[in-house]
Amino acid sequence: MMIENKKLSRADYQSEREQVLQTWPTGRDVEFASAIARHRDMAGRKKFPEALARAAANGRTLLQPRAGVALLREHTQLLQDLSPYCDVLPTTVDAYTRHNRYHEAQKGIERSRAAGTSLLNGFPPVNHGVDGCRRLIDALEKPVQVRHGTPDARLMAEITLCAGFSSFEGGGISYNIPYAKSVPLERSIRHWQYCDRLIGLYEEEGIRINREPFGPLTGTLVPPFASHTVALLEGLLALEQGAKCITLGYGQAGNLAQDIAAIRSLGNLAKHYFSEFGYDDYALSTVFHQWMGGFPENEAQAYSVIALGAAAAKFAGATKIIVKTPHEASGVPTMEANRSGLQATAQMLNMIGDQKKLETDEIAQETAVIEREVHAVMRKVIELGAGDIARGAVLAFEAGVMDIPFAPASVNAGRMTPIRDNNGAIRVFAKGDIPLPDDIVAFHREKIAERATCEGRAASFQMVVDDVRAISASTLIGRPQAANLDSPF
Ligand code: 8ZB
Repeated sequence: MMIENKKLSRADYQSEREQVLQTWPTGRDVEFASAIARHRDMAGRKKFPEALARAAANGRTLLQPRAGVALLREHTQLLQDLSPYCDVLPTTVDAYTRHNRYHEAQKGIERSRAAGTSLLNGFPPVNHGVDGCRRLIDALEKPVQVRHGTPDARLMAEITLCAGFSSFEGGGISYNIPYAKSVPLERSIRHWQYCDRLIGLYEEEGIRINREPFGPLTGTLVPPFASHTVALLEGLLALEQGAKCITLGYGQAGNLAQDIAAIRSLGNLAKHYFSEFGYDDYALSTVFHQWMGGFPENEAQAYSVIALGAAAAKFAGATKIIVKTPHEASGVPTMEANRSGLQATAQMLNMIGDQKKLETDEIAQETAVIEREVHAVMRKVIELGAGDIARGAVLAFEAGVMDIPFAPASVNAGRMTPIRDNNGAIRVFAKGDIPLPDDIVAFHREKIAERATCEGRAASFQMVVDDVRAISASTLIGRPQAANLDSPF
């Protein structure tokens, strides 16, 4: 049967749950009543939705790092060490768990114990189980979110939420298209309906859990409209299952006006579509991810990328910022590198926070362009699904109507090619089968032509490749050698 955007019945959820909890031994310790009691007894300062609501009300931007290591004691220590430097905490999950490979995660835990250091690239919450995860939450004084990249996160959601995590990242599209090669989109959307329904059940008991679709997708030259469409669809899918605290995300693209416009339009668009689909009882917030593409290896240069992201997030008014570190080019950061990324970001947030809201013609124009692009794609998604957005999303990817640059999923068409314009904003070089309006396509073409003239070369795939490499090589735009550089790199 084709997927439907329809709230799962309690009976369907329950029978599926029995199977889900049997997929690894720790599943048997999940108990809904004790989960509810635990959240009810938890201090407000440890609840993610409360931190977001307070930040949104006060115009603050919350700071969050990424962090996760294999062993419970070390992971707890890491988060305790980071806690004074941020507002909300993460638990970044290891890659085996993301693929439901719990046997291998278990070996990773054992080998990490023997080696005395983490041999996994994150924390494996399913293997540590409800008990281990509860000890983690008990040892921390701030809200903790699960951050991962899992097409089937049903067991992970049951275990972590039962343990007291109060925010869950991901979605059926955003944790499939950029992360998996051959997981059918219908299947991951269905698995995420389960996760969202679970969060809906917590809501029914008066426990609010924050849901955050993964905004940046591949993090590589993703035009704002492309990621916004995914964020909006995942927001709608979560609302249908009863989630009520939604944080929509976006990854820094690098041009300040476009980045500010992206976050501002994301909020406007969410309100528009959530209301169009009949949802009015929800809390909305936004999250800005510092640059998700390739970073400079040099730490001083990396701080500049981090700082530009911090400035854009604050000018844009994002509710939360997810911070990169000076170790980004080399892999999982140390606690110290993480702390430095947080401190560099905090300084910039404070300095921008003292200034008034930034309004320019360019920001207004970029906002209008993004909104028109999103409306065009959303209209087609809704039409393809005959009003059903789950169905529409699956058919839109099959048709290339939704198309994410550089994504590994085989269902993703990869026919849309992005490129930077002469100002570094991300434009559409080839639109593939994305139904962008003619005047918008002409606008992109004009902007790209400006750059081609300036560089004295035709826009081409080489230019795109140059753009993908640019930031790690110290510039925003992939210009030919020696054009316009302020430094002797
Ligand atoms: C899609 C997210 C990628 C980002 C960081 C990467 C990159 C991944 C960990 C981590 C700290 C970890 N990341 N795993 N950061 N601890 N275990 O997520 O460096 O920035």
